[in-house]
Amino acid sequence: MNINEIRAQFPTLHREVNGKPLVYFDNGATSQKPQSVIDRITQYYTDENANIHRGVHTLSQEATSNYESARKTIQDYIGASSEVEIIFTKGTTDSINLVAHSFGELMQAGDEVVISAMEHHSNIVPWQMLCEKKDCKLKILPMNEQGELLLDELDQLLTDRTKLVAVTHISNSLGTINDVDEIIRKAHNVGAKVLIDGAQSVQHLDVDVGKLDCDFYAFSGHKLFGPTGVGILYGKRELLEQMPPYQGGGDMIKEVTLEKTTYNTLPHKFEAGTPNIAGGIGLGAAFEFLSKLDMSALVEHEQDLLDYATEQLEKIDGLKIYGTAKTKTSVVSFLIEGTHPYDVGTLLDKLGIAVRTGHHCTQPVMQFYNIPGTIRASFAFYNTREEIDRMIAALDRIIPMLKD
Ligand code: C6P
Repeated sequence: MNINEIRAQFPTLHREVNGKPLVYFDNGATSQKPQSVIDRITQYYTDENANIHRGVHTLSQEATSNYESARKTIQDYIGASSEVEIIFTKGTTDSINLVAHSFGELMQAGDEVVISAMEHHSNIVPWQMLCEKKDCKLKILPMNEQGELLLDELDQLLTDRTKLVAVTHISNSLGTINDVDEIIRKAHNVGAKVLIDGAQSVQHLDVDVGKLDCDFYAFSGHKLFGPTGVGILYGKRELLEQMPPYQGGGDMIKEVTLEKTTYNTLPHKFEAGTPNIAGGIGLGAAFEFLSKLDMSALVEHEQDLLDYATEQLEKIDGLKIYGTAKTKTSVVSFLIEGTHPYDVGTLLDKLGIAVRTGHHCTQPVMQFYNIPGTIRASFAFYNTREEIDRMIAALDRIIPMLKD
């Protein structure tokens, strides 16, 4: 595996920022796109643009077939048993809201939802809204100082009223890889369904929803080298069949009269209105790109980046890393004594290095540590040790300036 060959396929990685070669360490927020994905979207708009599922004309049929073949590519990649289990959405947030709305319709007052203390706001707020609306109870699985979930406590939280457990596979602010196998097993033992927030996972792990046996799996295209504005909700077929539609409009109907509507079959029942066609096709291209790579070698490379960055950062006086779980992916969140994360992020940017600063849409995690936010470097497989060296050298330069 040659990282330089992989890097060569990502044009943005070769630009300069503030007169310095870009070091892109904000992959948790969004990843860069390979040329093949950019070209595929351009090709759609140049040669193939038409609406889908609606036309008898050639362009429409071609666009429909390309969109549906992207769905099939994604189904194969994540190990779903049928393409009807792959719902195109706007992204992780939209996927979770779909479940909160539609699965939520099957819940009764007094039912319970369990989430964890390390969730992204997108996997907190929809459940708070649902619980308020339906008079259900939201329970929180706590974490320890290292940023690991206290799985033993799950046994006390789960009851015969638990209808859903919604947890993140990987924490975006701490990097923790959660033991979702164990969570799914425990939840299924009490008859609860499980939603996994996979926004940070499909790009870092070999995710197989069939083997995991989760009931729902949500992720965004833009974090895994695909376009923005498109994502996936995987759901088990029998569950999706039971759930009412999310939004009403075109494509999700079988027949409409002025009095009544009957709904389309899966997956279209959950895809109201003209979808992000270019996005879906582009996401298919991102999965084609990923399937040509040796994922296990790349996971090893990312682990090496994480270990190397952790080791180098720990040498810096007054630097504290938040998120030190035993199983972690390539995210390092840290603070440096006597400096504000925003100032560090701004000065790193002046030196061409892109990191994210702030609460990373996980305010409860920041409240747990009693901090306003962190500096977060999140790596993808196209990053290198040399780039980490540049960040460390930049920090060595910046810290004395900020402490003066
Ligand atoms: N986290 C980050 O910088 P959307 O915005 O729908 O594509 O993804 C939301 C989301 C949900 N869950 C997790 C675990 C996430 O990390 C994210 C997005 C970005 O960490 C932007 S806040």
